[in-house]
Amino acid sequence: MTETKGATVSVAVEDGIAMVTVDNPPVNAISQAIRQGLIDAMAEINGNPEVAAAIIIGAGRYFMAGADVREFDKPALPPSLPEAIASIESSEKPVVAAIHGVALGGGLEVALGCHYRIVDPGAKLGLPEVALGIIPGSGGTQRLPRLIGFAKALDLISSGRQAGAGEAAEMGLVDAVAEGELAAAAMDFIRQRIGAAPPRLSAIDAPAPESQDFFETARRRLARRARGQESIVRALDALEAATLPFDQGAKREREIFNELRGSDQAKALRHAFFAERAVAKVAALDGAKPREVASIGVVGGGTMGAGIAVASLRAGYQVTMVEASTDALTRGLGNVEKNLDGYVSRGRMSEETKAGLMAEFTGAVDYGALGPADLIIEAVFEDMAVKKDVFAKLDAVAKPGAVLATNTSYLDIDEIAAATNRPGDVIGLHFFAPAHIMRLLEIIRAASTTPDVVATGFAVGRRLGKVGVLAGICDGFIGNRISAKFRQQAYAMIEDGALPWEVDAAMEAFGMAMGPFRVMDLSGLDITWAMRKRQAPTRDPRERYVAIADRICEAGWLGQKTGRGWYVYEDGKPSPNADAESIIIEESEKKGIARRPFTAQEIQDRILYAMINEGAKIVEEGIAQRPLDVDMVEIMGYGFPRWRGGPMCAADIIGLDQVLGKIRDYAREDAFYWAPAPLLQRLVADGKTFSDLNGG
Ligand code: T1G
Repeated sequence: MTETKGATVSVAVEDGIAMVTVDNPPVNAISQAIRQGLIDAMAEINGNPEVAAAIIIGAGRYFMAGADVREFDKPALPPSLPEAIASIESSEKPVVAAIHGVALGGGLEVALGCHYRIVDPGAKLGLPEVALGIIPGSGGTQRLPRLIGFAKALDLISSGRQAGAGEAAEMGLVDAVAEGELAAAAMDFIRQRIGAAPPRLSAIDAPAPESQDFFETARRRLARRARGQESIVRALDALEAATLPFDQGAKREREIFNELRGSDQAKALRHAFFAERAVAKVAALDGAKPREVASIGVVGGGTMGAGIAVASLRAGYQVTMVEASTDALTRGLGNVEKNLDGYVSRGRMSEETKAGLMAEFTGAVDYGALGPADLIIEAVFEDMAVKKDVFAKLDAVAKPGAVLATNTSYLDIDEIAAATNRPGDVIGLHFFAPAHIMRLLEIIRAASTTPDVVATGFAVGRRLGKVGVLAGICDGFIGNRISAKFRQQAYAMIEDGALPWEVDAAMEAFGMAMGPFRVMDLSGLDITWAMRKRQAPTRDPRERYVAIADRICEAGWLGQKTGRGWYVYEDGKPSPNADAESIIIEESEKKGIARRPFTAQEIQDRILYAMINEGAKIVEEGIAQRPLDVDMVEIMGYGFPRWRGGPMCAADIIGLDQVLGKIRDYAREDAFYWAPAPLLQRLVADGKTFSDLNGG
């Protein structure tokens, strides 16, 4: 067996079959060295008369995770991936891709350049490039429709989703699913094809699109879904070019890829990609080991408690739910069952799986049932006295070493911890409704929380499929504190002349999943009303106070749950609440404000800059570790468009000097609200950006 070791691509020849192994830990990202290594390997194979066929396989956990995303911030380095793929496809000797783990992006494009594909049963394949603000730029939009047709190709490319081995085989994306060891199966597979003309996707035409108006219909649908993200729509342009001869189509694809590669959206989405991983790197933990958690107790069976219980059951934990009474417990257990039935009815869970999860779930009204739990999460009514009473009871029954977590969204966790004799074991785990779906988890470290308890929060969060972000203690932690600031700005604008539906329309055009007034109607106006009343005694007299929202609540209009709030709801459909508009006009008149129109751009700027300014203060106070933590909270928990990278990334892209200039302009109208964050002023003075504070 002769073996030559490339930089990260090695070739080992055995019985006339060359095994090309791509090895670039941890995910076999396709760096410049791998692209060159593939070309060199193919040259060696085609120049070696002993070799009759080749297999391309990945070392470690994955086939290939796609292009090395870290290269995108720098000028492209030759050779290009299309060149490397062409060197595979043009080989006269048949080449099979042996795929395990994942073949994503350029990894799948390499596999499409191979003549055949065989996958491990657990493998997943996809073209997730749109999630990075780009498109498959190495033949993916051209070869894929030639293999599986336009409709299936469009689904994979525009969604960026991963297809499992079975689905891939069914749609013809792969030629075989390996039985037994992958390399051996690939050997048998390719040996049977020695001598046959190697099939080349670039040599055939794509089948006709599934319908005459396929692209036109797809364009309309994708534009709506993209909510401003260019890459999704541009991917369709590239796909449409697959109706041309391959070389023309590939040229068009590369042009679009290169246009997007340097775009602000691609920069922002790359930032989000790396930030989503960086948030788990918490300096304060320095190696603290998480405690073992196998069983979780949940106190409270309301919306949040039931959501937390379902997320925990689905993550494989045993769950015990405790409620204050048998009736409340019955309701809580019903809420859990309803959530699980939702998965079953959507075909995302079998009845057997549901039954298995329910077998791991028990309910009780006696706190003693929580004794064995490794972690107990309190999700009761947002009232300090109630929470302190719960924690005193937990302190009495929980086993030594159990982690005691509160799901509070703004109350002082130091005060809650003081209700126990084990403040070091107390932490905040702030879930977002619906808790079994929203990915954000604010992990709030109280003054006495020990590092291993924080590490436990991150470990459990990861297992629950959440993106855990460390937060310090202040009113609203990171997300709700920023929301309170931009709600204040939204209230000020409707008192000055805008209308709620104009603000919502502007922010949805900005890319937010839902405008602030629609969000308030959804969660209930009484929640923020209670917050304003709680804060009233300590409110700074210099703060402009807009009473409009209070008047809406006093009228009993609490949002969707009462059929009316900022909007009126008929069959769940919102329409502007004309009575709310009358109150708004009245309040402006009361203050002698001459109402004026607001453009969508001004609405977007004022709300974005309010978020940036507050985010800078949150970082400066150490409530968030880095600007990227603020970005992740906003993207994962508050519908901030991922293709803008979060408010702090958006600020860097706008330019901090311009952001500070605008905030100073606004401060001339309201010096107290718009006081520029000292950190922002320092960064501008030093010519630095928020990303300079994000670490390596
Ligand atoms: N490039 C560079 N680094 C990457 C990477 C990539 N493609 N994928 C992962 N990493 C890093 C990641 O930042 C982390 O680093 C470590 O690897 C482990 O990742 C040419 C142009 C493969 C499913 O979008 O989906 O191909 O934090 O924690 O949970 O047309 O990583 O340890 O320093 O996520 O086991 C398209 C992205 C690229 C795939 C593994 N490909 N990656 O998940 O590990 S564009 C993607 C993933 C492209 C072509 C176009 C996942 C994974 P650190 P991890 P994991």
